[in-house]
Amino acid sequence: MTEIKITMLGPSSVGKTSLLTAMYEQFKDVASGTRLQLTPVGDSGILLQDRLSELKNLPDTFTSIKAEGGISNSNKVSVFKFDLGKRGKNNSLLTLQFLDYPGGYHKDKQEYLTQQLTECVAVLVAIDATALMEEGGRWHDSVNRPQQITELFENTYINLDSPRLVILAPVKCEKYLQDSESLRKLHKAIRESYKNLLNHLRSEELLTKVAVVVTPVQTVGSVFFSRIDVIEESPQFVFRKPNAAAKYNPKGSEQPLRYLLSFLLKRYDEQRAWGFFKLILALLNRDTEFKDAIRQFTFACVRDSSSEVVQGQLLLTVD
Ligand SMILES: Nc1nc2c(ncn2[C@@H]2O[C@H](COP(=O)(O)OP(=O)(O)O)[C@@H](O)[C@H]2O)c(=O)[nH]1
Ligand SMILES: [Mg+2]
Repeated sequence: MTEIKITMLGPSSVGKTSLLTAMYEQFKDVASGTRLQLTPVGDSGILLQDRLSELKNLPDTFTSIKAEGGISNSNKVSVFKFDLGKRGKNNSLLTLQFLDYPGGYHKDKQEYLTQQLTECVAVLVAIDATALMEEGGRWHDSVNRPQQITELFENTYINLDSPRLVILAPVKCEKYLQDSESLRKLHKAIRESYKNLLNHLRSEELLTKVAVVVTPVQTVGSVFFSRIDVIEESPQFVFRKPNAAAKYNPKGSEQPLRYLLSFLLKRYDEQRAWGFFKLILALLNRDTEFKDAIRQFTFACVRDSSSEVVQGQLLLTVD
């Protein structure tokens, strides 16, 4: 069994677990028309189902709790495993292992995060878009901690022995995806506020090894930013459904997997067995049906016009 590791990254409450939930949910929809199948391993499916029912039953107005992160906050690392394989045939060829950890780790478990960044093929950075965009980004530093995220990459992305994929995923972004002007502003804000990180990844040594994608994900899709209440100097972001009938409707959450699989396919196309990719290359060389099923999925998953490849287009098979 071949396994690859992907880690979520982001402080408490930015939306890591919700992102993972929405990714799995939407993947199933897109993949149902393809020959690819994703099956949760062990209790991963149950855990995500619990989170899913919470997301489906959000009240009309709610606060994404700042203090100790979100609904169903946990204080330990969760590992979500999915088997990827051929639909109805051999559905456990490649295991995708997603690491989700409590945001508090950004304060006191830095060495854990450093280790994950070293071991993972891909990193999904969840960015709270409301903190970035509202009130001139006043709460961005304290909520998203971009400097700390940058330092993690600076400390680990050194002399990489194989390509990596970094996905910046603004979430809670319903409000900014309503028209192209707001979307443009969202991308601009990300480029500005993550300038140090993007500069590091763009350095001569990393430019040819690291693909960077910005892909906004509406992990709920039916709730909009409403206002910020400051309570004891801490911001409470209040969200509201436009009407009581608004349903859970995630959008764009299949895109991270589309980029991830496209990134793996490209390693196959290059036939270069470096680092993590040795086993994947051997697997896809052995099973071209599986490889074709992956390719079919990346095509079935239509590119979301709100996403952008910042660098490393040559490391991917899709744009
Ligand atoms: N409006 C909106 N709320 C979201 C979105 N993603 C997460 N949330 C809310 O933000 C809070 C924190 O999310 P969670 O996934 O627990 O964050 P984590 O601590 O990073 O895992 C929860 O109350 C979610 O319902 C989103 O895309 N839109
Ligand atoms: Mg969480």
